[in-house]
Amino acid sequence: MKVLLSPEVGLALSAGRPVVALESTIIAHGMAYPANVETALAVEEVVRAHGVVPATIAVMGGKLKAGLSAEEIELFGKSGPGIMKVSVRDLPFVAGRGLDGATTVAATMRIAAMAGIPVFATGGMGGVHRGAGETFDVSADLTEMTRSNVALVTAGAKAILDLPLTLERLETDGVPVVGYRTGEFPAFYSRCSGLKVPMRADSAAEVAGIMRSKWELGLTGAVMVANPIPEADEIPAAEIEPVIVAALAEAQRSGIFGKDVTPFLLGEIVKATKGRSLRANIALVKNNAKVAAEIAVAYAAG
Ligand code: PSU
Ligand code: MN
Repeated sequence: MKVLLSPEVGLALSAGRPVVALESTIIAHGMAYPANVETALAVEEVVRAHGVVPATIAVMGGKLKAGLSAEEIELFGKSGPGIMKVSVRDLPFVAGRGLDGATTVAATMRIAAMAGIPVFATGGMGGVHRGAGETFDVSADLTEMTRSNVALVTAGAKAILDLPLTLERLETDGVPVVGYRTGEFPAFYSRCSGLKVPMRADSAAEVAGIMRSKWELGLTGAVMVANPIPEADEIPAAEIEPVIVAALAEAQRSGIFGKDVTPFLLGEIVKATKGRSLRANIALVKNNAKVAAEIAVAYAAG
C-alpha cells in the first residue's frame, strides 16, 4: 500500500528537499478543541519558517496520508475522541474498512518511513507505564522505534510514565537516545528527570551524522532526539509529580485501561493545573518542531 502524499509533500520529497512528519493523535486525543487545531497549525508554521515542508500524517477513508490541509486538520481537531486513535496494530483495521484514524507516534513513524520522510516531531513519545509489571502497559511507540528508520524529536518521554524503565527498554532495543544540548533525559513538562542520557549532540548536523551512521551500519530503527522543554515554559518535576500521582489514582478509580490511559491522564493534568500543563505541552511541541526542521535541513544537505 502506498502513502498518499499531498502535492506539496510529494514535490518536496521527489526534489530531495527537507520534510518533517507530524502526528495526528496529539490533535484528536492529546488536546481539546480549539487549542489542538491552533497548535497543529502553529507547529506547521514553525516547520515552514525553516523552509521545510510539514507533513501531518493520518488515515482518511482508509488511505494513509502524509500532508493534510488546514481543513482536514480542523476536521480531526473538531472530531477529537470521535476519531479512532490508531496505533500500528490498528492500521489494518482502518485501512481495510476505509475508516479515518488519528495516528500515534508508532503509526506515524511507520507511515513516515514508508513515505521516505526521515524526521518526525511529536510532543512526548509513549513508553513503559508506571506499574507495567502488573498491567503490561508498554506503548507500541517503543516497539516501532526498532522498525522504522526515522529520527524522532521528543521532549524525552511523558512524565506520567516510568522513565527509568523506558530508558532500559530503549537500551535493550538498541535505540540511540541522544540528548539535544543536554546530558539529562528530559521529562516532558520538566527539563530534568535525574536520569542521564547515554549520548548527547549539540547541533542538528551532529544528529544528522548519527542518523546516517545508524542506517549505513545496517541498523534498523529510530534515533531518538531528546529535546528539553524551553526553560520559560517548564513545570518543575517536584510541582508536577503530585498532580501526576493524583491523575494516576483517578485513572485507576475510573477503571481506565489500554489506549485510553494516556489521553485520560493528560486531560486530568490539564484540569488540575488549570491549563498550565497545556501551555507547557504546546511550547514543547513547537520547540520539537523547530529542532526537527533544523535536523531535516542538515540531513537533506547530506
Ligand atoms: N505527545 C503529546 N501528546 C500526545 C502524544 C504525544 O504531547 O497525546 C500521543 C502520541 O500519539 C503517542 C501517544 O504515540 O500519545 C502515546 O499513547 P500510548 O501511551 O497509548 O501508546
Ligand atoms: Mn498503552
